[in-house]
Amino acid sequence: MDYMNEYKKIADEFALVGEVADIRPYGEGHINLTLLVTTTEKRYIMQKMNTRVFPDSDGLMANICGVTEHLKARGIETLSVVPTKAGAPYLKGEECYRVYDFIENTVTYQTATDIDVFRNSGKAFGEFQNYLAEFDASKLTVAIKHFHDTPKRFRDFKAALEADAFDRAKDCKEEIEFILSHENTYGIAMDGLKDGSLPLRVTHNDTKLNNILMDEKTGAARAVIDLDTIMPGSMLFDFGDSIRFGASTAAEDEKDLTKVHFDINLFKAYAEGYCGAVKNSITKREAELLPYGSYLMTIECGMRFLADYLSGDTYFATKYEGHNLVRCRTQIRLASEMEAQFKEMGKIIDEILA
Ligand code: ADP
Ligand code: GN1
Ligand code: MG
Repeated sequence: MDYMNEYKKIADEFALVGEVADIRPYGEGHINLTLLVTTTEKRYIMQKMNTRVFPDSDGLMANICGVTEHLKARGIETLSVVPTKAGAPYLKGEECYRVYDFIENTVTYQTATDIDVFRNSGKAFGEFQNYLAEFDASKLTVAIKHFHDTPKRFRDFKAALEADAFDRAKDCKEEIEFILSHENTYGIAMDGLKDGSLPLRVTHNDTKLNNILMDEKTGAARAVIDLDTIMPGSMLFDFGDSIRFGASTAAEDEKDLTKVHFDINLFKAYAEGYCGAVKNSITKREAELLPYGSYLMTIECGMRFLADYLSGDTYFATKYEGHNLVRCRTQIRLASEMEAQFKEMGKIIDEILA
């Protein structure tokens, strides 16, 4: 596709410095179309917003503007929304677009190749949790209801299986069986939020390693990004989702499952960073459930990938047929290895918080 031709007119609607010189796809996000826009003066990220996933664009952008202003007021580096020439926070139309300043001299990782970088990301997500604790939750629109409600995700999965609209269930019997057979493990986090034994916090909810920008030279965390899913939730979601993605020895879409393992040393490094940052606010019950939260976010993501595969790949961006099934398989492999190591994980958390 000729991205320049396709998107230059859109980019010109924004208050950019310089003339648009190049537009190309960028990054590995599964939800928005992310474009790198280079002008004669500087670089920007422009995104075609996924309005099917996030239908309330006004509410979504109000959340992002509110949270980024809150962070900036505290001197914390974050996304900077570039307004349209008309002064709006995003371009509204049949398709919606937004622009951020490109945060230079940073990188995102698709796997935790460096244990110190992963520890740094844990510290940064923990600190991010602390900053969000000061944010007034009543100012937030819930962008996606039931986002980490695993029992609801399981019901959606079963509906997709029942429909089997693309006749694909026959290709993934083992995976379906794994998800169905673990039903009794899906409720603990939601039950805890409901009965008050787990505190409801403002959380990021999508804390994978490629949603944080790391300094390309020092490996320190620079900015937490992808703020679309900031909503009330549990600390288990943020801790768990990072472990799901980053404490694996392989990429989320590695086809060769013999390469995919849950790495307890990566778990320990992340936990050191994260728990070190939240040690003054984490409750005893949250700490106890961090290992379970890691497993839960992993199997939940697995059932979401599988449900999307069964439904014809309409939610997550895919690069080939079967991509979502490949992703589901890595999540199942990781979840089953985590299940077998709850005790060791618990011991690590206890030692860090002792
Ligand atoms: P998605 O919701 O589709 O995951 P993201 O907002 O996470 O989209 O953006 C996708 C990728 O683009 C990120 O993983 C990151 O590599 C890159 N990115 C996004 N925003 C910026 C930014 N402001 N500066 C530099 N890189 C960015
Ligand atoms: C999506 O937007 P992105 O690519 O950072 C998804 C997450 C999943 C993740 C799996 C809004 O994250 O929930 O865990 O893919 N985001 C949304 O990689 O559904
Ligand atoms: Mg992302």
